[in-house]
Amino acid sequence: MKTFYTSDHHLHHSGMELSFGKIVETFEMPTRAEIVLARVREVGLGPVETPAEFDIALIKRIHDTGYVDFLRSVFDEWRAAGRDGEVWPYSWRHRSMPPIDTPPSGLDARLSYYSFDMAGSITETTWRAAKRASDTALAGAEIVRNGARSAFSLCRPPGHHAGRDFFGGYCYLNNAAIAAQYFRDQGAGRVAILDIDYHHGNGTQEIFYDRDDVLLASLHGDPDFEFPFHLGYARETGSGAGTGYNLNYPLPSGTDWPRWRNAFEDACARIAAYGADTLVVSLGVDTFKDDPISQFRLESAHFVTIGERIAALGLPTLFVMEGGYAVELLGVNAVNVLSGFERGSA
Ligand code: Q9C
Ligand code: ZN
Repeated sequence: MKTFYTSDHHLHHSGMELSFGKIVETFEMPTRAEIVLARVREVGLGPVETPAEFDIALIKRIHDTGYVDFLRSVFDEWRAAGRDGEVWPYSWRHRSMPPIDTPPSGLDARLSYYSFDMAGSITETTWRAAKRASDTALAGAEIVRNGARSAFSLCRPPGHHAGRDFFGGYCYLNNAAIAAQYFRDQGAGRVAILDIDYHHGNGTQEIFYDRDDVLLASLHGDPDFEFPFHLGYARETGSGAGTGYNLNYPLPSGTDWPRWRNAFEDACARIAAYGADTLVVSLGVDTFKDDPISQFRLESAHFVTIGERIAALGLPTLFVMEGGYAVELLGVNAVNVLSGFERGSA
């Protein structure tokens, strides 16, 4: 399996985050991608290639133009306002305030409008890193569309929390959604996105919620207790034409392999029944038992089994890197899924 990777991911580093009342080094750090890349090389998964530059029009198939322009220019605006450091939002529209659908003019109000949390900041080069992560997803999608059985897009920053016009949860551009739309635009009939990151893919859900041509199945910590909260319940099945094409599997804190696998098996069966012709996997490995910000109990060997089961779906498959923060075993766990897939497709 070919891996797409670019060192441009170093252009994004938020430095710190607020974690349970303490300012700590962010869990979404540049070494994450380096550790996964090192493991790809160590096991000889396949060649590693730098993605080409793709047209921004492909990003705008998923993201709002005003939002894209905002991501590109907000750092300069922040500096022009005489502010040091990085761009951080800090307040959001509470349910006691009326919903709005046009961006306010003030800088902080607009920052609030285009985000849902302060998991990550926007630095001078965040836009460039996010753009290159989307290129990484598109380069993988391109070879899968051209006949490769699979590809691994080692994206960083991750993407599944980013919606049509908002960032949050360390995500700025929804790499998996951009790839899924690319597949559709290139002639795929039905695309399935299987999101196995520990957190609910709220951005991906928002983007495809009213569509029947892209099925989303997401396994995650129950939003009643886990980030991003408020979205990801089983009752959210889609709207309009998309009704029945959004599948959420909220799982309790402490979920172990047998319980996780039951939900995973159901998700795989539903994807098969859907008749997808292309699969995008939002590959987070923060379900690991030692992940520092998560509450599931999967072990390293289970990730091999996951990859084998995904291979058994028999679909052209693009793996897109999302979360995973147990830095020591992050490479082993992520690449175990890919090796399992290779073994399962042999
Ligand atoms: N104290 C992804 O896995 N909140 N994003 C962390 C830790 C943000 C996770 C709080 C978690 C975002 C792609
Ligand atoms: Zn996650």
